Amino acid sequence: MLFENNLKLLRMCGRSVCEGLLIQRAHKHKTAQLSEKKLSRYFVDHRRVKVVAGSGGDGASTFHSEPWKEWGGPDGGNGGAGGDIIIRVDRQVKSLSSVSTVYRGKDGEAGSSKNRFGRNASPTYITVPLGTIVKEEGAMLADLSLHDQLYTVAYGGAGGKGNRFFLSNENRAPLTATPGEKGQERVVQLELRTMAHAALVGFPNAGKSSLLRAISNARPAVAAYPFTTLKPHVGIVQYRDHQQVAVADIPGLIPGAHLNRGLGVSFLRHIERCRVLLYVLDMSSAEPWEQFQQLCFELDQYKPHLSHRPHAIVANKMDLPEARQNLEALRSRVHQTVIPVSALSGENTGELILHIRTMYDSYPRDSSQS
Ligand SMILES: Nc1nc2c(ncn2[C@@H]2O[C@H](COP(=O)(O)OP(=O)(O)OP(=O)(O)O)[C@@H](O)[C@H]2O)c(=O)[nH]1
Ligand SMILES: [Mg+2]
Repeated sequence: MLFENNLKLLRMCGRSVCEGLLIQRAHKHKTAQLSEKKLSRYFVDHRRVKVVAGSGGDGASTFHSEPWKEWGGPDGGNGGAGGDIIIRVDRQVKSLSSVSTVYRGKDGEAGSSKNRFGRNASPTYITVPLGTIVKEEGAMLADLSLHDQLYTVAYGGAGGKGNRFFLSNENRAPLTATPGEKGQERVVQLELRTMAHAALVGFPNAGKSSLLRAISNARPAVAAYPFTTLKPHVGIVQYRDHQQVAVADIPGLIPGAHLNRGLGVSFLRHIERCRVLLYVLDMSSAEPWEQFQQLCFELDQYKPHLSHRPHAIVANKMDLPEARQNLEALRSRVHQTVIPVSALSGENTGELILHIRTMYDSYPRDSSQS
């Protein structure tokens, strides 16, 4: 029935069925492309934010007066406190793209006559993803690693005092009322660091995304050109005892990444959070051990000793003939554990999954924060 209706519609527009199908397909293709583009464009992992908390309301200077009580005394109420600016963690949020560059808190209400106090302003919330770090001039203010965690980044100003507050035996008719204080103002940097237990680190095209697809539930795009992955993906490896280990696919590094070449330092910081590192090498390349040394160099240039984190080498693309020849040469040149795998055929990925678990169990969380 639906098909017949569509057919009628197409005939009315003067298009053939075949044309109609082509239009549909082109439309589908376009939307798929757009969403990919959107995804990479809207993944934001750092933001500079100016926060200005609300000012306190002014205190009032008024005197009570009614027909039979002309000098009723001071009755100016205090002002309400200005609204704080609070950063709140939401694990549903995945990037800092929805964070604005300026936040201004609400001002407290002014006090008024008849001893009426101004209302305190409600706080303003900035919602950020799990794993956000708050910095000010390079110094860390907060490391937000719990769902629903709150951090008050700017305090609202206190409300001013009304003249009633200044009433005393010495001064029965004070005129003084103080203005509300200004809210705190500061400029902070928000940085998102992927929170995963293990990181897949490697040059573009080494097969990191293919590996993540092979061992976890994540489905990052795979393609035969460099820089396919433009944002970190986190996949969960499930074990029989229900333990879950999060593995992150970090976008490809290149020589000079620490000098901001390629995708630059923006993704090196995601590695910092991970407990263990898995260096993924393309074993079909000429000298894979060179790749390993360069990766370590880039990591250490970014942060001294970062490459020394508990790690292993994943020798990928072992299904290719040249990879088999390189394997022994690699083993003779490095002292680290080498796990030969093929992300394409799935060969030996079981050993990799077990090794990730052994490393995860051997290294407590705190060792990665050093
Ligand atoms: N033969 C073979 N090809 C592989 C293997 N793993 C990945 N590839 C191919 O290598 C190419 C790159 O794979 P990706 O998984 O996109 O590589 P990546 O490291 O994520 O690359 P970037 O996202 O650009 O950093 C793709 O064409 C894959 O099909 C493997 O084990 N064997
Ligand atoms: Mg990739």
